[in-house]
Amino acid sequence: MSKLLEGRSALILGIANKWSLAYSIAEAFSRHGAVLSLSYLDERQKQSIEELSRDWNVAAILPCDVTREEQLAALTESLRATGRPLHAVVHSLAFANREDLGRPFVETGRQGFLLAQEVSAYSLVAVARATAPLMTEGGSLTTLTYIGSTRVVPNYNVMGVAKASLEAATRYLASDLGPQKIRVNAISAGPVKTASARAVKDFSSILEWGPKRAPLRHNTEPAEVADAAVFLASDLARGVTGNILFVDSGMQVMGL
Ligand code: IMJ
Repeated sequence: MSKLLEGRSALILGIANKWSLAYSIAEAFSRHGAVLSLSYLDERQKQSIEELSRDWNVAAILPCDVTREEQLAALTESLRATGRPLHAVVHSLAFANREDLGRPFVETGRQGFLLAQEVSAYSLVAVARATAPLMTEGGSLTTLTYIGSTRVVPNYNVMGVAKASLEAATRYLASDLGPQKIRVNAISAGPVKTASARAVKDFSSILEWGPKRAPLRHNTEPAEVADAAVFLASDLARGVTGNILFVDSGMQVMGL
């Protein structure tokens, strides 16, 4: 297959381990010829990223806690120092307190609500501001979302509200950054057994729906999400911005 991202540089935030959707996306970007910069939250993630990325074309592995303005500013400067324009950014980050995913949404406290919004939604705005100045040849910003933003999914709770905010932010950022030829889109992935999904009560029973009910009759695979991310970052998607692209075996269309 042709290399869709040859000569492009990409920043990928959110690789925690080899189950992360960001990991599959980075692997696909690398296969398509992109030069990667990867960000980590803590030392443990830094180590796993170093090990996981050995076979890729990696320009930099950089610290980035998206709740810290000074780290975002340092990220901008480190990327600037690579001396090449940035073409693509993948934002694959979310966090809510575990207790807020387990009990009724009505019991969500102010701090837990704001934490989920800060890490899972505001961070897209912060990352856009930190990276747009480097996308001097135009570019693409892609985030990951979930159907729990618009429909009630048991236990998703405060994350559903954060994803609704993230999707709205995707549209407003698309409007703001379009004149600079920066496209902003979200991929709404079907359930995948990542580390952050494994932590969810009854996740295995959720995975029984795909093969039985989804139009394509299988569960979403990380490689399917990764291929869609390659498309969105590539010139093939040059007319696509402000979109939520469902990569979910078609599950989203079902009423029952
Ligand atoms: C998460 C909670 C409830 C139901 C869920 C999920 N379903 C899926 C997820 C059905 C697919 C995974 N998902 C889409 C997420 O956005 C997960 C976010 C998340 C997960 C955790 C677990 C560990 C923790 N905090 C978290 N914060 C966000 O401490």
